[in-house]
Amino acid sequence: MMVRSYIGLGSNLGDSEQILREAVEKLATLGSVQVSSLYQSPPMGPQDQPHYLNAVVRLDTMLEPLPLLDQLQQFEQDAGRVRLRRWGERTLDLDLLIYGHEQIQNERLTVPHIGILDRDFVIIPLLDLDAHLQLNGHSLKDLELVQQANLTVIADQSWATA
Ligand code: A4P
Ligand code: MG
Repeated sequence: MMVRSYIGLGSNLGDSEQILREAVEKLATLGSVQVSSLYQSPPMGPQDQPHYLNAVVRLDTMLEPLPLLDQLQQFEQDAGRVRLRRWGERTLDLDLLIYGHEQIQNERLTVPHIGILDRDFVIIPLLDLDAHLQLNGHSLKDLELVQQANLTVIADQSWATA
């Protein structure tokens, strides 16, 4: 069955824009994709790390959640990701934010992703893709965080396909 999922993309090491472009290409092998605008955001967590580039991809896919996570982790490895510290710098982070209407809680996967409602660099790009998106009964566009977002648009929604 085709399921609508949303994947969060982040990078703050290496040529982040190129790394995110390649990530979108890889995600496109898993189904059909739509891409948010591309944003720059100050680091959440340790402040002694570079700013991030962030975006969200909407992926309509036939993959089940765990096989999808396997693919995301493979793509992170392909990008040369090394795990340094919690909330620390990385070449590529791919988080499964939303998978249809499923609530998933197991050793490998918590969906919806735990941080969504606290992260402007997730909420704002989600709204690019679906202005009326709801999560646990919250309309994302009504969150206070939306008014206080501290993000800079780097490029519009054509950044990954141009
Ligand atoms: N896992 C559980 N649920 C999920 C899910 N929904 N999607 C498990 C993906 N993975 C999920 O992930 C650790 C484990 O989480 C995985 O093995 C998977 O089974 P990880 O990617 O190795 O760890 P992480 O991403 O380093 O986790 P951490 O440290 O909690 O980082 P976050 O929460 O991903 O945050 N600032 C800005 N401005 N922009 C950012 O993108 N990103 C982070 C990382 C910090 N600061 C940031 C940004
Ligand atoms: Mg992650």
